Amino acid sequence: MAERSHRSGVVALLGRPNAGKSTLLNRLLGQKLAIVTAKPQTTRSRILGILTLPAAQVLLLDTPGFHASPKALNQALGDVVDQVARDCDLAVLLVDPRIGWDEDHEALRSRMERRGAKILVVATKLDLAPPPPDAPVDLALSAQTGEGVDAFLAALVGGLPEGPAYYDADQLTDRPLRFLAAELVREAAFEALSQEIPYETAVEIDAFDESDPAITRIRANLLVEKKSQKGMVVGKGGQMIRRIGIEARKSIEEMLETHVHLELWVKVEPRWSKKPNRLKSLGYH
Ligand SMILES: Nc1nc2c(ncn2[C@@H]2O[C@H](COP(=O)(O)OP(=O)(O)OP(=O)(O)O)[C@@H](O)[C@H]2O)c(=O)[nH]1
Ligand SMILES: [Mg+2]
Repeated sequence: MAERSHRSGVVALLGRPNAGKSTLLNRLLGQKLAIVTAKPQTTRSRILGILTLPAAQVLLLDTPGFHASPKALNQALGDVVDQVARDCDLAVLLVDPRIGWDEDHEALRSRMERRGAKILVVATKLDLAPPPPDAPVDLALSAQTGEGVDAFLAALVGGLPEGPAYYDADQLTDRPLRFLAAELVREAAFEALSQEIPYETAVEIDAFDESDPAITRIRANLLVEKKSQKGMVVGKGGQMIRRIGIEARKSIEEMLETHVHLELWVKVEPRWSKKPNRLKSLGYH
């Protein structure tokens, strides 16, 4: 009897900051796993989303957007992209039609092809603009409306090698809930804060107590690099930090499907973003 073939493998979502990688990951999984903001450079580390289908398991790797910059944090982000390019079965290069195709896209595509890696070029945000005419686009979609997403998923599955399911069907990610909760706090801070401050904040979960089934108690530190930033994050009479806390609590409650008590502190930690060990302990490996 012929066995029905099962496919599996790692699909890396690559692209410039803000191209829509995390939004697409969430759309494919039907659940919010990766945080999304209107600001570029939202995603800081790779997150695996596990999509289990009847005849395939697609391991979707969300990555930080690629760009050139000398800072240590950006160096770490660049390393992630390189590593992903090496390890995936299929790379998807997402292009924002309003930004278009540039030499970095071209360089990434040719680097992948030189390595013999499969690459799919996908134009995003189809609801906003048609695919850029000069880009070698294989597919176009909107992660927002869902248009083109089914065809995209079929192309992904078709591009994967035969292989077994590596994870249980009910496992959605390789990241612990603590990390996802920290990300949701960071998302709320990104949305609420302006200019450069979001990029100099990080979130550390200090306590995560699920012992009471009725309510999960979380204590988190919002790290900033400078004393002056602390004042802005706390806000007048604590208004800003309260707002961040309320938004973060709501989204953590949605994720955990339980009540959450969130205690949020602002802590000055100079140069956290320049220290490789610190980046690692914050989950940005
Ligand atoms: N209209 C529209 N907006 C989209 C679509 N996909 C993403 N966006 C928006 O684009 C912005 C960036 O989306 P993200 O998913 O965070 O982009 P990203 O590529 O993960 O960005 P980084 O993590 O910063 O690299 C957000 O404001 C999204 O809501 C889409 O299909 N249509
Ligand atoms: Mg992202």
